[in-house]
Amino acid sequence: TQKLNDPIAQEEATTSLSSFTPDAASIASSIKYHAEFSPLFSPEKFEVPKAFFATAQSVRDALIINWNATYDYYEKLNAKQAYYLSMEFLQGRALLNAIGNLELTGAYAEALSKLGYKLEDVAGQEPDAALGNGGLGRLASCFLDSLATLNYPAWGYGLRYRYGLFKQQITKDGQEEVAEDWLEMGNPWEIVRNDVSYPIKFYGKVISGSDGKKHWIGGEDIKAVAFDVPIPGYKTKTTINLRLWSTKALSEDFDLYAFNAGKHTEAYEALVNAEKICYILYPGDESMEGKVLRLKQQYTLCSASLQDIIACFEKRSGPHVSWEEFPEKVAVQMNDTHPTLCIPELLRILIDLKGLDWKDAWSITQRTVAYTNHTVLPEALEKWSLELMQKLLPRHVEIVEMIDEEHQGKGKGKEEEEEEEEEKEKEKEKEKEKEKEKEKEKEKEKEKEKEKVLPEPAPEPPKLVRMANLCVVSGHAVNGVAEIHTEIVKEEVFNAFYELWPEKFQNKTNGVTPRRWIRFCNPDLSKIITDWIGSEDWILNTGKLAELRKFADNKDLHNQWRVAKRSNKTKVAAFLLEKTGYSVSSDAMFDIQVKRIHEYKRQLLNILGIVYRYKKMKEMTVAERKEKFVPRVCIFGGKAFATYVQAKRIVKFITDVGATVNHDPEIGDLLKVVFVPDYNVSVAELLIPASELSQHISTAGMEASGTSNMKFAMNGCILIGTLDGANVEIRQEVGEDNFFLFGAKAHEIAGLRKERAEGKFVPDPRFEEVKEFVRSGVFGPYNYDELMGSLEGNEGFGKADYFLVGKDFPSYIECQEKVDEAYRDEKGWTRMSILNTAGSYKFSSDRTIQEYAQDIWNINPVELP
Ligand code: HBZ
Repeated sequence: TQKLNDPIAQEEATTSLSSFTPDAASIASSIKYHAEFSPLFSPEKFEVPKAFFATAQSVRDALIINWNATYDYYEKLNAKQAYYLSMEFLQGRALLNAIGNLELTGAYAEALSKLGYKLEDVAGQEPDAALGNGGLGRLASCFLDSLATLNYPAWGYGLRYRYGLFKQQITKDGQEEVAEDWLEMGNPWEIVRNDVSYPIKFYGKVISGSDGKKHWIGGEDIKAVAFDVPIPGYKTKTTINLRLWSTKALSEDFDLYAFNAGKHTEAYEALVNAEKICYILYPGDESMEGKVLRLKQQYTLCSASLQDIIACFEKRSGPHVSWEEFPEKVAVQMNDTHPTLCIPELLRILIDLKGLDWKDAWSITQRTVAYTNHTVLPEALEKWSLELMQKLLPRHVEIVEMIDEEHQGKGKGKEEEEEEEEEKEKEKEKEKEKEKEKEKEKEKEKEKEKEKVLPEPAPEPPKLVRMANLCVVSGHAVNGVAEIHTEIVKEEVFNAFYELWPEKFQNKTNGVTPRRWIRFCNPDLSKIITDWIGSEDWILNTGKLAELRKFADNKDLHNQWRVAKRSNKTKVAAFLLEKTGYSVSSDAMFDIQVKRIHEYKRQLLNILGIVYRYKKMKEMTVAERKEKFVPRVCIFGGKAFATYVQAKRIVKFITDVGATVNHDPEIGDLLKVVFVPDYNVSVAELLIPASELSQHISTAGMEASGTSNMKFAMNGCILIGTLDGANVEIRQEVGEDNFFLFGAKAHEIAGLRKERAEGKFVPDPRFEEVKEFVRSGVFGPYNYDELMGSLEGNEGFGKADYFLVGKDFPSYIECQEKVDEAYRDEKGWTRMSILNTAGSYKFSSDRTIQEYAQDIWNINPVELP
């Protein structure tokens, strides 16, 4: 604790605001100014949390200058702009990233040290902005970094959830979820824009006006207010905007009469109803929950963003707005189907509010929007109840019906279409009559039903709106996120559409930002890379990383490389001790699997492999054990969706195995199993640089891409994995010899499942042995019958080992034996590690963003003068 006793000169501080000079002295005075004048904490004490806030605010000042300049310049130039709509942005911490991008890290470290603080400690105070579940949200955040860095005119749009992804606690019962109040201390990065808000309507009805137009009236009205987060690019003035919407009641909605009459709940109702829309991020990563609140969230994002985009287009157009030009000025990217409603919303605004006819509005919409698919899991493809949507968004359902008709009419001649149109109108009338009759009949039936002894057969299943189909039909581009995934999208998931419009389908292999994921999270390795390549150019041009190949056998590089890895491992060892109480040796191999817990990601395969290893160790003498196995620290991390029972069992299982193995004196440092609680972006930044082996072992064909695989490879970690998602391309780039491959191939999976269902699968005896061992109770009293049982039998989804753990088990453990062997050869391993970093250049999100910009958005970089 340090008392701020030297007086702050207001003048000095304001000067540093307007002409921000990046030297330590002016930074220190700016920090002191904010510590003194920000009302967040007691003015008396300048403790670390306050130091973080004051530091962040001083950085924000610098960002705002560039952010305003960027906005003004874009407005002046009126270049085409891309808008990335996403329900999730998994930003993590911002401080080190911002000062890194501004090239002020040294100056800030010095300034803080003058004030008695270490930059590292101050940065550690920042809570993660966890407005996302996993890969999809983190990808959106990497994209923002690349967009700004490459000077692309682009904005992100999302929601400002009051509570982000839950905090995970690990107890004796496994995972427990705790609400994450990330805004508790305020958010120093955001700029509240009370001047930017839009009305959002729900429910109500559609009437035809005397003007021939449709009017959506009545219902519930709220407003969306903008919160802006400046996103700085690396070594550029460009600072783009992430606009997050928060919901509020309209000011006239506070029921003062009710309040005065003592009915407080009623008085607040409208306020609470509006605010709760942005209360919490839905925590499911590959599941679909058809709840009205989620649909309200999605519509809020789409409606507010489109109103904003359109307002900006109109403003930039000047007095003569030509809607035909809209697609030449605006590109809207939908991050998965979550923002699908922006399609009918754009059509609604163009037709109902701007007076365009269907044909023009449809053509404009199609040329404006594009869709990225992130999953092939059928349960994750969004389908909304038509009934629910009809109630909440009646006008949008009419528009969706028109889109469907438009699509059904594809390929027909004009006359034919017109005739059909007439026919359809007549049909519709008839249908309506029939519906009415049916309703009456149903009412009668219902009455009769009450008198019956036996119930009637179940009613027909509800009609569902297939959001992905809506996206494919309405957009001009559809992309998958890795080559193999795009192939599956074309050949299986959307094959009928692919046959119809092959030109719409594209691949855009994911990428990650090399700033956050090497330069800032792994400064030691970055320095080595820079020294050997001879410049820092690789941070902007990752192609340069390939130059490391020349030195793959250089002894000096090997030594430096190992020292850096070792130092990162030591930091992780300290972190693990603090978080879990387990002490691990930094000499052991660090073997890591961190990602959302999912059956298809097969954490179960990993832990069963560990159990098998443990069992074998126990059967051997000390000497045999040491001869056969290299010491390993097996680290797991990841969150399970709160109601995903099987995923939670897996978490519990891993922690139980750890509790047994880690306390077994016979085993010692030869094997440790640690589950890191509350895996998030910041934990990833610590773990990935320390990792030596990382596991990406999904059932082939099920992981769309994966992006942590790229981060690990960049940080000189060797992957063990299946031919799935981006693994396929990573292996191609780093070389087959530098990747541990195992398991069934994507094209074999359907056949294998069928075999299984027909009872033809003969399990490997080692697989039977390991399950038996688990069931014997070595890992405590928890009943593992259900978990092990899911890997057996031959009936239905979720059982009968749908994810083929048993099938891949033998090739997995054999591959792990090769890993041990390879790790013993220090030189060989270091070489592989270097070649992974060298071969990872393709996986920069800069490359991905350039492809989106050229092939989908048709936008060009704009450099600020
Ligand atoms: O998107 C992930 C994929 O599983 C991963 O393979 C890919 O690399 C990554 C980026 O393309 N998908 C997700 O992370 N999905 C979600 O988080 C999600 C969130 C809400 C939903 C559905 C999915 O309703």
